[in-house]
Parts: sequence; structure tokens; C-alpha cells
Amino acid sequence: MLLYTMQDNSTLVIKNPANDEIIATLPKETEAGLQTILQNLRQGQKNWSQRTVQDRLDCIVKFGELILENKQELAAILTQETGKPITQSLNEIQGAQNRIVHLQANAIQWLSEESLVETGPTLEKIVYEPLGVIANISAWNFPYNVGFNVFLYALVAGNAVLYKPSEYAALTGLQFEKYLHEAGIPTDVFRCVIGDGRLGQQILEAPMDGYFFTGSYATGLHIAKAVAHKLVPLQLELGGKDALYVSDDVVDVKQAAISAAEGAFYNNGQSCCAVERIYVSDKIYEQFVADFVTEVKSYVVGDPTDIKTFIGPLTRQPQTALLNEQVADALDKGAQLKLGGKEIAGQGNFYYPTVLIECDNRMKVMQEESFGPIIGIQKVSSDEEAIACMQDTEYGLTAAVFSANEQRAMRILKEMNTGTVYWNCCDRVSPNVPWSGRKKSGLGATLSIQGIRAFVQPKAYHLRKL
Ligand code: TXE
Repeated sequence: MLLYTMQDNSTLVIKNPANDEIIATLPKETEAGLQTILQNLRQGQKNWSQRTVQDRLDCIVKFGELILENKQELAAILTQETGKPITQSLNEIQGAQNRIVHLQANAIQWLSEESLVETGPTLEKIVYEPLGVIANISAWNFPYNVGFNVFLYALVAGNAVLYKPSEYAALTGLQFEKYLHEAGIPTDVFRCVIGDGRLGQQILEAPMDGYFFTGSYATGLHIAKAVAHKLVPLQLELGGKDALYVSDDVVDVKQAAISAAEGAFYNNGQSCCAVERIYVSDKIYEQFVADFVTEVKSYVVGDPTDIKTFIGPLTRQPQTALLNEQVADALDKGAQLKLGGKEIAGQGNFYYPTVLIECDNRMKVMQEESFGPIIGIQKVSSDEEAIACMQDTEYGLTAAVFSANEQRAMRILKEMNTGTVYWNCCDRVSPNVPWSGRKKSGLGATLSIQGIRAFVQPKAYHLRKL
């Protein structure tokens, strides 16, 4: 959990995961520096919360424009520090704009006071007040998406934000700060602080008004325990072991295999809602596996700066050992290796896209989060068996069914104890609906009306004219 790219205690060394070259050495935030920043944010938040929602939205819209104007340079930075293939970096930057469109369309309505009783002796209304100064401790896999889900919504709602990017996406975090300030967000309303888990720990000990975290279950649990005594809002967006079931009635098995493979391997499998295990009806299993393997073989693996590349390096080097362990465990328990199964020799954190078949739920690859270019496929003989296998997990982020029959799919999806379910699609996030995890996948929701209400506290007014 606490593996640092640190060389000494005062600097954070950023390496390019594609070639191990050092691309930057950043000064780490000091404990004294953090205290000063927090005092300033406390002051800045008071003024920020007095401004209108429209005024705050205007700054966010301007920020979005600046991000788009500079997207080539920003995508290059993201690719350099995380290894995300350049086309996927550009897609992420472009796609994350839909959060801003969503806020523009809805924020004023959702943050306005609500009158519940407008006649009679006692009037009643709700006013939504910001939480105050909140901490956003964030992840590296989709820094635009998961960052925007928190800090843009928090800012529009009138909060000040202390943003700690992952140590694997620190350069991108600094770009967020630069363009937010350029867009008119005061320097004492949003601050990005650079550091690793030790800085994260100091933030947990600081007097924040809310904690919003994206990352691993282990760190999320640690944060929940550490801040519990403060009784401030806490949201955790953690990982998953998301299941996909391909039923025997899919119209086009090849297309199902292509979609499933994309859901599993996009961003090198490093997505919270990546497809992490696949259950396939025995009636189409052989054909599905053949099509799936053909599709994965077609992926271009290599230099993430090349627009043709679909699979770049893993962002974090330690992940290769975890993937090797999952492969060995699966083979030991009877799985068959159809593709990959090991790291690619040479520079960088490259791992062969890996397909294991004849899997079952005793295997780590079907139970523990992989977060890499690896998938386990299991044959099932009925919907009931598929439901039982899909539900046999400690996680609860998403579940998907591919089927031609809507009623059949709905019956299965209703059984899923997950925050999100998909019919004939997967690995998808939309600002219109809440993003939430159950069980080990997290606590609370971002996006949608829930996602903005997460950053305010209701005040109930009972008003009686005498
Ligand atoms: O996560 P961490 P890492 C999962 C995925 C991945 C694994 C490890 O399986 O392989 O987590 O990734 C900060 N107090 N996900 O190491 O450690 C840390 O500095 C306060 C799934 O990146 O959870 C970083 O900013 N903060 C996930 C953030 O926590 C601490 C996305 C995340 O780090 C801290 C990312 C501490 N004691 C990883 N220790 C998803 N939901 O998609 C660390 N941090």
C-alpha cells in the first residue's frame, strides 16, 4: 500500500513508466507549508461561499475552456507520467468536459434553497450550505475524471479544496491548479499539494470539513478509521472486481467479445470499473473465447506516445508482481493460459495482455482486484449459475449483462449488489447518474444530484412571523 517513488524525504521523483526515465523532481509539501495553506483556504472559503453559484460556475466553465485549449500539452503530460496511451489521454481530457456541461445545466437548481411550506403560520425551507474546506485525496488512473467528480462539484457548491493528487499523477495535479487559478478561482480557494502517502496522512490529521478519496480499499479503510472521530462527511471511491455475463442469446458473439475485451483492457485494465472477470454461457463459450483472443491479439502494445498504441506500460511497477501471482495461482488451480502471462522484458513496466480461460471463483484472478491487462473467463451453464458467480465477491461497483432479451437481463441485474449495472454495455460512467460503490467498493456517491449534494449540508429553516 505505501510504496513511494521517493528518493529522499523532501522531493518526489516522477518517472516515466514507459522507459524508467526521471521526468521531474518536485519539492514535497512540508508540514508547516500545509498548515499555512489550510489557514489561507479557511479564509478564502468564506469569500468564495458568498459569491453566487453562477459566478462560481463561470470560473469552472472558463477552466474547461482552458483545458481544451491546452489539451495536446496536457495529454502529453498525462501520458508521460502515467503511461496512458496518448489517444486515451486525449479521450479522457475531452470526455471529462461532460462534468462541466452537467454542472452548467443543473448546479443552480440543485444548490438553490427549497421552500417546502409556503403558507400557514410556520414557513419551512431548506438552504444548502457548503461544507467548508474539504480534502480531495486522489488517484492516478483517470485523474481528470475522478478529480473533476470531486473538486469541480465541491468548488461550485462553495467549498475550498485541498487537492492531493496521486504521486503518480502529480504533474497533472499541478496543471489543474494552474488552470483553475487562471480561470479565476482564487489561490486561497483551490490548492494542489505534492507528496505521497505521508502527506496524505498529515491531511488526515488536519482539521478538514470533509474527506473525498479515490484509491485502493486498503487506503480507503485506513482513512475511514483515521477520520471517524471527526464526524465529518467521508466519501470513498475504491476498486472493484466487476463481472460481465455473456448469455447464450447474444445476437453477435464476435461483437460481444470485442466489447468485453475493450471493457477489460482499456487503460491497461487500470479502471475502477474495468471488466475484471467474464462468465460466458457454455453454448457460446468456444466461439466467444476464440473471438476474444483474436481481438486482444490485435491490440498494439508499446510506446504510449504512438497514436496506434492501445496498451502502454502499467503506471505502477509493483503491479507486475501482483499480476504474476494471479497467473501462477490460476494455473495452479486448473486455468489455461491463452495469451500473455508475464512482463515484457526491457525498459518500462510493460505486461503482455493476458487471457486465462477455464477459470473459477476459487482463483485470485476471479476474486482480487487485478488492475492490469489480465482477464479470467469462466464457462457457466445457466443464468442462476452466472448470478451466483457474479455475486460471489467482496466488491460492489458494477456488473454487466450482454443479452438480446431485456427482461432476462433486468432480472439478473436486479440481483446484483452493485452501485451500477449495465445492459449490453460496460466500463462506462455518466454525470447524469450517481457513481457509487457498495461493500469494499466504497461509500457515498459522486455525480448526479447526489454528487453535488455530497458537498453541501442542509440547513432546515422553520420561520414563524409574529
Ligand atoms: O493506491 P492508494 P495506489 C487500486 C488498484 C491499484 C491499487 C494501488 O488496485 O493497483 O489501488 O494504487 C494516497 N493517508 N486503485 O497505490 O495507495 C496516495 O498518495 C492518506 C483503485 O495509487 O490507495 C494517493 O493520492 N492518503 C482506484 C491515494 O491515496 C494516502 C484508483 C491513492 O493511493 C495514504 C487507484 C495514507 N496513509 C488505485 N496512503 C480506483 N477506485 O479506481 C496513500 N495515500
